[in-house]
Amino acid sequence: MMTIKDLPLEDYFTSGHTACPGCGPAILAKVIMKVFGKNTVIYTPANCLLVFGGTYPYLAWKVPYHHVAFENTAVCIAGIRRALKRMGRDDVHVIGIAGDGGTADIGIQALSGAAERNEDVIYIMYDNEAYMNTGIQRSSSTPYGAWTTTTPVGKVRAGKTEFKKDVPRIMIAHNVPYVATACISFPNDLLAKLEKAKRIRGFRYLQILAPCPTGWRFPPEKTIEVGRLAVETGMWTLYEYENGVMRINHKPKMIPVEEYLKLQGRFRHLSEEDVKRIQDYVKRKWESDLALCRAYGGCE
Ligand SMILES: Cc1ncc(C[n+]2csc(CCOP(=O)(O)OP(=O)(O)O)c2C)c(N)n1
Ligand SMILES: [Mg+2]
Repeated sequence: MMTIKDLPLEDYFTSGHTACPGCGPAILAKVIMKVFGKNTVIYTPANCLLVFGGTYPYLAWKVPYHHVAFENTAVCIAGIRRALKRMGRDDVHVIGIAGDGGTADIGIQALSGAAERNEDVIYIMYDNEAYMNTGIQRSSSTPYGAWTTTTPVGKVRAGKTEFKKDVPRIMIAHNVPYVATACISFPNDLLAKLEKAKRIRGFRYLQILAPCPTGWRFPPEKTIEVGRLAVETGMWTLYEYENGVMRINHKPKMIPVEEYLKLQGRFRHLSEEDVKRIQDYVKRKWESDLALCRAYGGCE
């Protein structure tokens, strides 16, 4: 199995881009390109990655790179893939990398269609849990309680009042060949999943938690630690669903969720009651992830 030490030296997403210090999605883009290499076509809709990877006149991508509109990542990659097939180029990986806003909200119609048709593409959602590029607005992937500019902290309400939308489950319900969740703070697990996605054919969906120091309000050197705590508190479960079988890849330590929340300014205003509500959510989420895993035959 490939580990972080085996990664090639060549970069196809190079340094010199304009991401914020400590940007989780920038780390992810680098790792994705180290796994997939030169024979790759990338599509990105409007998001931070589009902006910081290609701030005119510079371009960090060393492979063909496309952008059309916000809504249509999945259908654009499906079209690129089909065109390449016609040209006899079955050796090229076609990857769409979209944010949570561009996936869970704005791109979900095209995503659902391409998944249902089992298009031969890889769709990666980098989950930084808000519309960061336009100034930190809530998405359906923003967690309960989080401050954003559209879920402000005031007297009437404090932060987001809804829980995070579970997109990986929506993708499992499409019965595609591969669905995986990962986090940049667990690099070997992430690499194994990217490697697997590279080998499998048909529709592949990966949702990768990528902390954002700017939007989550934590110091840039804490990106990896925050991601680790998201997993070890049970806020984010690492699992994969492959040809109808689901497996949980990491058993969380179930550290009290407060340890995760208190590192981030976006949760600073939470009351004790809110923290308890999030802790209850974590418990329910873990139990239901386990139940789903049992139903899909991968857990005792
Ligand atoms: C149709 C359309 N609506 C809105 C926008 C403005 N817009 C550009 S980037 C962005 C935020 C994207 O959020 P997300 O997909 O989560 O990626 P992130 O910025 O967090 O990296 C928005 C709303 C747009 N470009 N096109
Ligand atoms: Mg986002």
